[in-house]
Amino acid sequence: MTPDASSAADSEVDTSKGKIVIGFSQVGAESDWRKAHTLSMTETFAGDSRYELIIDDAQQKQSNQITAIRTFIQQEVDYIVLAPVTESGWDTVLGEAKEANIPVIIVDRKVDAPQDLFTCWVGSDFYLEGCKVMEWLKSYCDAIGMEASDIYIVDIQGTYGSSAQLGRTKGLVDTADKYGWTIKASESGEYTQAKAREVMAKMLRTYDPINVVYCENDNEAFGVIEAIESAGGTVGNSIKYGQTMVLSFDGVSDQAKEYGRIGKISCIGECNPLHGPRVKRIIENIEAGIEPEKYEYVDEAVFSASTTVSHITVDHRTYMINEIN
Ligand code: GZL
Repeated sequence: MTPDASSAADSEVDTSKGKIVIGFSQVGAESDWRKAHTLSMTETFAGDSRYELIIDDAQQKQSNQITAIRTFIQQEVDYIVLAPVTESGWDTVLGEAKEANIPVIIVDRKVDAPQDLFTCWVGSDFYLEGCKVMEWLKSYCDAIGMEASDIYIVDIQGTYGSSAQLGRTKGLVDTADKYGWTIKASESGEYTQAKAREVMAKMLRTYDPINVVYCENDNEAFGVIEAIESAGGTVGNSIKYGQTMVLSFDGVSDQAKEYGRIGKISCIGECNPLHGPRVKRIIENIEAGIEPEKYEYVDEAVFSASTTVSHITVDHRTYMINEIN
């Protein structure tokens, strides 16, 4: 952790220096995406002497996030930034922050709470992410002549109840319904490589065939690939000839990009973790008396090394398929 970013529990907040003190409740460190997200926040604020950033790692537990927010309130921070692990269960503690007149900025996943309990939200459209990856699959299957009746999908879901899981799962389900694809099983891999490997190994023993695995983040894809290869299978685009296609989200780590380049992951829906500059702009605007947008969505791309599909369309908007570099 960088020198200016300390943990909530042991930080004596020194407001005498006139710094803007930010209490940041982070989900945890469950994935490469999450680590990049935390780094974006620390690099943005730790390098600026006008700010003091206090980070609390909740280890993916909502109760820890609620405790951290209450600690921030006691410390009388100037802003609370919350990356919520799941959508529900925030009304009470956000009400306490409102009572204390501390603005709350929600980042990444959403909260299912009255809009007057938080200042604004910035993050991704997870449903759109899911639809884009599934439209890529549809275009790819059309190009190679795969019928809907030949597609057998399993969904390795993210943390149940998180916006990313809810949105990406719905994007899969709605698109599969639209095209008549079969989803044979869904189970949470908790956004981790180890859990995804365990879930995929169980699914391989239970379902046959499986020719598409929809992983709701890259770390799950790494675990899925380990499980498939350990069972003697191979991953890739040649689903007509017995390979299992792996789809994924994030596109942050070098490993994910390498797997995308060599075709172990066939298509990656970008999920951009660089929220530090976005949060700083929001705070600077608030400090200048400028009200932020209530909801700010981040534009994101679709990546694949395959040139079979050049572009896809979702809700009448066309997205080019980007090379992975
Ligand atoms: C998405 C974020 C998800 C990532 C996972 O914005 O909430 O949580 O896709 C991370 O890698 O664990």
